[in-house]
Amino acid sequence: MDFNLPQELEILRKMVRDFVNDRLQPISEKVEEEDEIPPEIIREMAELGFFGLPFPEEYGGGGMGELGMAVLLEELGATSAAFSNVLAPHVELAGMSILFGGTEEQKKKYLPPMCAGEKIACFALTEPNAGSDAANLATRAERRGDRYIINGSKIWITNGNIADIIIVYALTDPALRARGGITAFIVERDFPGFKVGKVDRKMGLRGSHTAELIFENMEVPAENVLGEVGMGFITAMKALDMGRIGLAAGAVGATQKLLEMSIQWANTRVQFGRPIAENQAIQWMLVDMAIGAHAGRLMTYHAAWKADQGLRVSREAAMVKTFCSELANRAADLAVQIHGGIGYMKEYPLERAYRDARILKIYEGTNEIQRLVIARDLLKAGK
Ligand code: COS
Repeated sequence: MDFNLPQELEILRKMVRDFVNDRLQPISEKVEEEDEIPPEIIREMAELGFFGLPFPEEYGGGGMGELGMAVLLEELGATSAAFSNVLAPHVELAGMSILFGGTEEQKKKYLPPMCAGEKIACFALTEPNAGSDAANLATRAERRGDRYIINGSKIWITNGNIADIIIVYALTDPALRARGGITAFIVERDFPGFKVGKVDRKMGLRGSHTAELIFENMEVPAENVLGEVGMGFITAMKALDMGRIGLAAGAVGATQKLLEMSIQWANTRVQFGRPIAENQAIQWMLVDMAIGAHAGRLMTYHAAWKADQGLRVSREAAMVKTFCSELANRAADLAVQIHGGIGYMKEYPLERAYRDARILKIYEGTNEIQRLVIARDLLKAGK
């Protein structure tokens, strides 16, 4: 057993950390205020290879696998969540859907421009009545000759308003649903019948947008069925396994940052004539954050490593998603507590971190759904 990351991932970590400190941190307040990431920053992220990092080199990717993606997202966790929220659904959900479910031709056609960041992608699964119950889709796809006609709508789709490529999950056989009745389609923005609906107003994650997508008799060539008809649900679940690992990595990075900010504050804030770090009550809060970050990091790297071996990681992905999202929420709460009044003020980034952490327990499958996935696996395996 070797706990050291491969050298190329240590180099990656250093490069991302420098980029976060030099380019992202200085504009994170501006992104929050203007609710927009400057386009040149997206371009720089693309030039650094972020949009294709885990994918095989033959498709234009960086070949660094899920472990590489975990390192990238962990480092991005130290700054505004907006940046990773543009990146992660593109890579982990849309890109992985194509990698896991697509034909060789589709991978060769769609992954290179996505890896280069020339085309931004989104993952369109959620609907008003298909949230946790992801198979309960109402969006229908019906075959007519050499094309499919898709009718329905999706909600809360991250990058939906800017995506060039949309992975749409639709019902092709209502009788079969999760077991053969759901098909994924690669939809391009200019396909007739596609339009973006309302862009949402959210509690946090300013700078990253979610939107409603509407399909009115949208025409999709049959060759744009992602892989095989009826395999959509399995593809979505496999991609979500990666999304959950990536989310966990970001949560670990956020926790680490909150810990470091809290240590610095506790060492310098003087009350009753001495730094508050000398109080055991404060020390124990720091310790709880540090234990959590260490455990979360190891679990997440393990899950990513296992995914890179091509093994099924549904249980581990659900575990790290649950553990690390709850960790980041607790860390945000503790960090605000340690900082006291200043932690509650808008001019300090903690209140943003507090709001941004909340979604981690909800999206990519609520923590209740993660526990259901783990429980089913436990009961099936008997251990
Ligand atoms: N990899 C491969 N196959 C998978 C899989 C995975 N990760 N997850 C499920 N499957 C397979 C199952 O094995 C099952 O096939 P078999 O019966 O042949 O074994 C099939 O898919 C259906 O799975 P299941 O019975 O678990 O379907 P359910 O309808 O009960 O749904 C949950 C399962 C609840 C786990 C799923 O709906 C879910 O993840 N919901 C949350 C959705 C979500 O994360 N939304 C976020 C939106 S994107 S931000």
